[in-house]
Amino acid sequence: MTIEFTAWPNEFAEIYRQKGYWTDRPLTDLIDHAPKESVAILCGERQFTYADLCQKSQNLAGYLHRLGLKKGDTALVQLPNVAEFYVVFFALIRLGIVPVNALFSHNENELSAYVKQIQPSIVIASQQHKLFENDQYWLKLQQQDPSLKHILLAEGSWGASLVEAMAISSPNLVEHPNAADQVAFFQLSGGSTGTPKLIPRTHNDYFFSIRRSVEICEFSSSTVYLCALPCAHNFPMSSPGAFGVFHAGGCLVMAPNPEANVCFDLIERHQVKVVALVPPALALWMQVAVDRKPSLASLSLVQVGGAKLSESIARQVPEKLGCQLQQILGMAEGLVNYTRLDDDFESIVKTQGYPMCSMDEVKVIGVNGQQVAPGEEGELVTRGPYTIRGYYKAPEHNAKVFDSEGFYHTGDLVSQNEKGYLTVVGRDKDQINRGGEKIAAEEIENLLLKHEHILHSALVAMPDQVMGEKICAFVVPRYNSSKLKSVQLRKYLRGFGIADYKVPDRFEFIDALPITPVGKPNKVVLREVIRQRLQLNNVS
Ligand code: OOB
Repeated sequence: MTIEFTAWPNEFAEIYRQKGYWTDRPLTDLIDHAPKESVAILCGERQFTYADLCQKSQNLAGYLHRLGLKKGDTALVQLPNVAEFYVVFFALIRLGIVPVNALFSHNENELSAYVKQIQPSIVIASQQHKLFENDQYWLKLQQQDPSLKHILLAEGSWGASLVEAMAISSPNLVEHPNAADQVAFFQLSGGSTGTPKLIPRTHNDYFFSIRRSVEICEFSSSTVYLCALPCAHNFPMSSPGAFGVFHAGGCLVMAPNPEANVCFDLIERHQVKVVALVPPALALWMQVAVDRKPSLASLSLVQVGGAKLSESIARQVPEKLGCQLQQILGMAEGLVNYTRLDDDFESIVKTQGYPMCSMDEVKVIGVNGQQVAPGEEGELVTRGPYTIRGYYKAPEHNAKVFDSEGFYHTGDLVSQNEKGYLTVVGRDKDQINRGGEKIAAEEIENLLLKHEHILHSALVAMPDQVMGEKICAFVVPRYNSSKLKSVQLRKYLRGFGIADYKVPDRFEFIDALPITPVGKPNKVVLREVIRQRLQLNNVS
């Protein structure tokens, strides 16, 4: 059994193979051909060689096989930044089991939505997460989906032990990953609709994006890379990220989070050379570096992406951190743009780079759907050898964001200069980008509308010094507005078990929402309203 997805048309697939982009090899090749005795992962006080990584993922695959899991099954995985994340990934891939890797910040609401979509056979999680402290949520999940039979916990006092499952040798395991042109795993979409969308990534397309990223970023066996962002996110996973490190035979250092002092210690201790950050983390690092710059002596490259980096911060990177900056405009749907290591400084600080592959087709289109002139603003649309042609089981949404020629309409407003470099100037999708964490406005609006005292709601981004954007929820009360308070609404939303980063930072109570000519909430006006209110507050 294979997972259904929108495949690339044959004529494209043929070219991608001819060009050598698609090599028809499974993602397990990333680790299976590395020099066995080199150190692959440093995680706390633990060290994993490539031999360990291969062995443990084979052991775990054997265990899963004995449980009766098979090709075409799916898995829900939620692990913090630990080496086991990769062991689990490759174990599942060896058997053709297709995982969704939830972010560790995800909560009941998100996990349940994934379970509903993929109907997994197994959950692999960590007791460090409060949902898995005891078996209550697990029992609830099993009620939601009776086919869900197995759970493995990275550490824990209940459930089966992941560590033990990784330790039992499985000498006779027969590996049978999915065909390379089939779905290997699901990435998570930032989303702009009520339900989170899953992104089917094939071995072929993902492997290519990793290989090409490794070339561009010049990763090698001497690369030491710090994984400071959430390991399940596409950026630290594949741009070139952990998988790029594995492909190059380098060393991955796990950081529990991007906190500057924690990471500076790790950089110093392990002589880290490369790190990927989102802009708010970079800004905090630059503050701490004032006192701790010598800790960063080994660092040669800081990659920044996920949200817009201000030019003024970008300019200060070489001096404040003593290393080079690389900007990345990427997306879990595929397309990744990089500034190049030998680019001139102005391109590095002013743009988010250009596509990594010459067969990435990129267009900037105006409201009339026509391409705009260089330097003018428009929506970024793209198709190519590693950009998906459709979300998983989402025909209606796909009809909106993929056009008849298979171009993905990113909802990002950009300008492209004469040399092809892209600069992000805004967004035309109903999403808030809170320092790289994406929030689909509709998802939270729908929950607010379930409140008996709320008539209308609209979420918009409000400017924030540190995060770039934060969430402002405009609320029109149904009865007496004095009854509604921000504190209660936050509590109410948390009651749905949403991830913390989705809880609005601010609520604004108003009598009516401004409306567009077609009758939708006018978010342009709302963004301006909150911008002005914030300015007034600053003045007073
Ligand atoms: C990365 O992936 P996602 O899927 O979390 O988010 C993609 C969206 C883009 O469509 C864009 O709206 C925004 O995040 N974004 C940026 C940006 N990089 C991503 N906006 C402005 N400037 C940037 N440099 O965020 C992602 C995936 C792989 C590599 C890097 C980032």
